[in-house]
Amino acid sequence: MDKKLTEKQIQWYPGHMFKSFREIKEKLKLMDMVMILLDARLPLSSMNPEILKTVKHKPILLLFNKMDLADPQILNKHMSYYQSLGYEGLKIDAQSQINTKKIYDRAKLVLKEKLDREKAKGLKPRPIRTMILGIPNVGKSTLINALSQKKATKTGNKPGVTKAQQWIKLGDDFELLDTPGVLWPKFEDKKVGYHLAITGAIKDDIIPIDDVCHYALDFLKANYPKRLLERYDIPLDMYDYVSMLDQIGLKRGALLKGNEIDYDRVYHTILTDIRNKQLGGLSFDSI
Ligand SMILES: Nc1nc2c(ncn2[C@@H]2O[C@H](COP(=O)(O)OP(=O)(O)OP(=O)(O)O)[C@@H](O)[C@H]2O)c(=O)[nH]1
Ligand SMILES: [Mg+2]
Repeated sequence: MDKKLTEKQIQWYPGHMFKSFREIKEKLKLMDMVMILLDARLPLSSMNPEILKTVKHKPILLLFNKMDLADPQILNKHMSYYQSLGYEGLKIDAQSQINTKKIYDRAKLVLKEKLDREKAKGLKPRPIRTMILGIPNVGKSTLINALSQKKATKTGNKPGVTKAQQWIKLGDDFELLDTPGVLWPKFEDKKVGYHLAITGAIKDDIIPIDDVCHYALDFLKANYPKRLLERYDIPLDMYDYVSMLDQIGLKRGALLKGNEIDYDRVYHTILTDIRNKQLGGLSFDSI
């Protein structure tokens, strides 16, 4: 491990992620291709640069998951950006199974040359071997369950549900490897850490919740001020962080005895509302 890492960084990059990353590297040679799941709300912040470096010689399909939670126009811009870099991509909602049936055809497109070569040699069609990679909580296991049309692997709305790799056969189409979510040891840009905290990819106790909410409210104020007005009656000319917290506390009745604002409840309200789409589709990475 890099000796320069601070204690805090080591805390949120737990040992099991080193192990998972090593196992991904080991299995890579068995794969025809890899699918990288990105969070549609943050297609840049949710791209693990170490994973990308490791798999870049393999055919890659990018899946922008949780499209239902994203700002559709900004998502489209991000998809065009990745397309301009030469990536094949598809936006999906694994939970409601939107576009998930298109994945097999996209995978065949990504692998066209290899499949054509095999066909020319007279080899029989066979399932595509692929692994599903992505940061914690991005929906890898949900996607596998959607593709297999049964509960083949455990899911949950918190990071770190999948603990080990697991092969799942999906009829004649795919042989899939579900993998535990992995992050990388250092976020070069502080914003990336905030984006991952807001959307639940890193545990809520890693970055102080007050900091995360401060970032989130400033971001919403700058980019989606009308949503704050609609949901919490935050006036368009109110910019001060504490005033905004107080307004949310009053509006939502998050009060302690003596009518003081219960800030802990306000923080949780903000994050829960963002994650549950109570503020509409949001995109956090600007493009
Ligand atoms: N709104 C929405 N929620 C989704 C979608 N896909 C997955 N989820 C939810 O996101 C949460 C995490 O899903 P998982 O499939 O467990 O995520 P994972 O990537 O396997 O997570 P780890 O195993 O922890 O790495 C669950 O609560 C899912 O229901 C989606 O497209 N839209
Ligand atoms: Mg999982």
